[in-house]
Amino acid sequence: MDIVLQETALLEIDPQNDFCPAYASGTGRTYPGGALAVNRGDEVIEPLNALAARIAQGGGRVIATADWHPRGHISFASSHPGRKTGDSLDLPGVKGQILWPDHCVQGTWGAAFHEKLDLEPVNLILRKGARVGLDSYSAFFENDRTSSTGLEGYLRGLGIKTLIIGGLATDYCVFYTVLDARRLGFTVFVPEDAVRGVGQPEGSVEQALKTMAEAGVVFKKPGELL
Ligand code: VGL
Ligand code: ZN
Repeated sequence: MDIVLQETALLEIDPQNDFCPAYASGTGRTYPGGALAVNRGDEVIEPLNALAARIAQGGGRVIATADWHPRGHISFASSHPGRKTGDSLDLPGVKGQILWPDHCVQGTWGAAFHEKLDLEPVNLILRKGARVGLDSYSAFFENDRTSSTGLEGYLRGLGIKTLIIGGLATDYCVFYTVLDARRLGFTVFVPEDAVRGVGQPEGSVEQALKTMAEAGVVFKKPGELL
């Protein structure tokens, strides 16, 4: 397969502590596991690092995104008395916003990137979901589906045509980012070893994989890409 690395960007979606299980931190602290830990979520870090190094060497770009919510964020169940995690709510401009446990609160350890994520090859860190009244699963558009994060302009300004998208979680932030990328006309590869899903509600990962495939995403087995 011919991927022109100078026209390629890797999107590392939300490889943050709150989406990862417990691990022993190198700074002598044991991280108890994230508020929204994805089963084996930390397994995406190594494949992402390998891809990032390769893409950076070849003249491509690497973008890491971070879910970055203020306290009291509208996506937190705790912000809606009487509601619980997993409930879904129609908000002005956003139908079916799912309510989550408090997670990725700005400046907290949970919002920090996983310690093993190699930030050296990363060109841009894009923070999203930072407005208290609006969530953002996609790295391109917030959940009102119209507010841009600026990522499209950044990529177009660099002549990027192909995106390799991995990270967390397959059925939420990766899913919405991938679908927006396809709609915007980018060629999209998803390395299977570099994504993990939440799986709530049940079947959401399978549904997400199917919908992404139908949208023209090319899934790659370990070692098949680059
Ligand atoms: C995510 C749920 C809530 C994700 C972010 O990164 O997939 N999921 N916020
Ligand atoms: Zn979030």
